[in-house]
Amino acid sequence: MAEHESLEFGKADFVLLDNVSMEEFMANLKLRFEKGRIYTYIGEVVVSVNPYRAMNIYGRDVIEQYKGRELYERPPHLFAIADAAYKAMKRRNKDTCIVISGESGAGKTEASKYIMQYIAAITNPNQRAEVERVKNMLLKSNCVLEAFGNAKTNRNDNSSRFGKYMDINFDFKGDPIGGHINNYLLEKSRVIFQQEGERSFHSFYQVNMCAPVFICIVSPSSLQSCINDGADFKAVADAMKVIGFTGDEIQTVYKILATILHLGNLTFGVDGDVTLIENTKLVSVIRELLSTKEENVEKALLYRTVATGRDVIEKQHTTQEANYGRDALAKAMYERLFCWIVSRINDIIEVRNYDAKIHGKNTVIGVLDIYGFEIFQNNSFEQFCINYCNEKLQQLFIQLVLKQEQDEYQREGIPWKHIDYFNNQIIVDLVEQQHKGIFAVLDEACMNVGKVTDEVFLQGLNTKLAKHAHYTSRKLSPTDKSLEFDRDFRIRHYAGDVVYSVVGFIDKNKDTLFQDFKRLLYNSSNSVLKAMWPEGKLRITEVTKRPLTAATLFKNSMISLVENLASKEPYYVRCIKPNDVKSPLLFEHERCRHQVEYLGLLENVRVRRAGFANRQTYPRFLQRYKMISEFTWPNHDLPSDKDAVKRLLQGCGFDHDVAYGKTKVFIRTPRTLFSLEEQRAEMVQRIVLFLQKVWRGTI
Ligand code: AOV
Ligand code: MG
Repeated sequence: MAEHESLEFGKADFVLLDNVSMEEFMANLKLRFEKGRIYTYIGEVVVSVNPYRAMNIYGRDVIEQYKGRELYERPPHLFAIADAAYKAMKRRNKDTCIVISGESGAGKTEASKYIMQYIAAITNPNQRAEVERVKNMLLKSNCVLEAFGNAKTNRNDNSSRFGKYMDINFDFKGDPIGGHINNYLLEKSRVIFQQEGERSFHSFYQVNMCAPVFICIVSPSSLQSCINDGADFKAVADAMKVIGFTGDEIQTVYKILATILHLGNLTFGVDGDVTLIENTKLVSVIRELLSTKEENVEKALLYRTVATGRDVIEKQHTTQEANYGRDALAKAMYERLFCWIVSRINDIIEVRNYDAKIHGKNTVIGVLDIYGFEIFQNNSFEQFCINYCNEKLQQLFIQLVLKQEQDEYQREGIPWKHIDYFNNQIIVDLVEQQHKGIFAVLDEACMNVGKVTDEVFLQGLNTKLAKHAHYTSRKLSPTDKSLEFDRDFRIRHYAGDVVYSVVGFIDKNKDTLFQDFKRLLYNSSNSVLKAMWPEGKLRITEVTKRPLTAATLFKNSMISLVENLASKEPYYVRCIKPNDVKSPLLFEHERCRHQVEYLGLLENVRVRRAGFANRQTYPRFLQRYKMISEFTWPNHDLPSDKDAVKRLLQGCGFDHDVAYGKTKVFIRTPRTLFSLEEQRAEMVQRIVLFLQKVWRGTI
């Protein structure tokens, strides 16, 4: 008996459970986790439990076992889903995508890397140099992006603080010839503030430890960590070189990181009514790092230029404004740096003008690895965006896996008992709806001509959403203990309740960076830095457009992401975090049950089990399989294609495993499909042999 069918390790597919109940689901999940079987299927969905230990299941030998095999032939594995997405793309010339979801620390980023490694390993059998180059870049880009976009949080030591969607382009041979990365809203506030126990982005510690020429100062306590910043620094520097960053570019990256660290140490004071910089020595250091003039650095930190009618005046900052400006500069420089790194990588991995374009056939596999749902001690605008992003993906899963499937059975008239599930569209609407969604209320508060404060925003929410089942606040529920402060509001997310503090929403949404800083950076004699700040070219009187808010930009990017995913054939990896202490041994039952519940996995099993693995329109089915039945080969004389398909399937003895819809035939188990495929292959071979004989005149 094949390993994956042995009961010792539980059921390899939840669809095979004797009873679909939470108890049985959990018992199977736990048994498999304890036996080191971290992957289990629900049909074509992979459920993964973070093992929190090195597993010996990703080597070359294992890759070989999955290459080109069908899903059910081998034990459940990420490689099988990667292979399925790859085969579907290659065979049917379709764009596919692999969507990896799960809460913070559940194993999404690790899964995305294994998937990419697998795809790299099984392609390019002919070792074409250009393809090898592309594969190497795609893999190396991970290392760089993680250094700049990941950080230690209280949930995950290597938490993604940005969303990442990567397209891998393939040519007609099925070899990778390029790619493109889309990044989503980096949590840049981390540059200036981290909760207790957390760190800023890895990159700062790496440069601080390993590039002392940039004389950086970071408090030593924050350097004590289980993360090996020294080794990582070298790996990242090598990766940048391999990808093709120039020496000047890499130097500039370090200089920007050092500048940001120094900005963190810069303090302001007052002398009478004059705001001044207390540690002026730092200004010289920053000036040198940025290759600008010293006076300009000081001026940009202490004044802002404002246009009043036709006049342009310089207005001195209060210390509060100066602090705000300094922080905004640090955050903006880092965000810009990150986006610039992504765009440089994109320049380099972009599909080149050869093969692919000539042959015109170019398909993609998209891999999505976002920041998972998270709840911290303090939750702010960033958590709100991250959790909204997770709501959107859950909605996509519902649409594609639970809803469309059932809608189709109904449309086709297949007998079907509707399976209920919680539809989180209501929460998605609560956030993104026009005029009355939370983002709309926030934007409105930011446009206010009068007072623009976080409290005004909260009042707006309370007025517009007072009756919403998924929204409440301290004002609306004064006796609720979880709402400790007046500034708190609470959202009932699909994955749990989160209390957000309204403090900082307005500033983070407006995301203002004084023009003076943009001009300062644009006027640098460092051409790499200058190129990052093209808008600094504008004079103050030329800047008129009000920029889109952070919330609007994020919402738009999420909507287009979901549209993009929905246009591809999706494959799902659903990651589960077994405990909150990163232990390889602990399967916290309640924690896991909660995730199984909110991910909708039980409903997934139910739909899948009652459902059908494959469906095809009658003409298409006939076109492919008509040669395996005397009733349909070479043509049938039955009244309709539907009748012909029925006759064919009855003849093969598969009638019990299918259902006949109005326009499509539905096949319940993959095995039936495979055996149809086998029979087809056999017949095709016989026909070919026959034809060869005819041609040779031996018949
Ligand atoms: P995430 O991507 O889902 O969280 P990661 O993929 O970073 O989570 O996983 C968190 C940690 O769990 C990793 O650093 C590993 O130590 C461990 N881990 C995960 N998957 C495996 C595996 N297959 N084998 C061994 N260890 C694993 V977040 O980005 O925070 O949402 O935002
Ligand atoms: Mg991650």
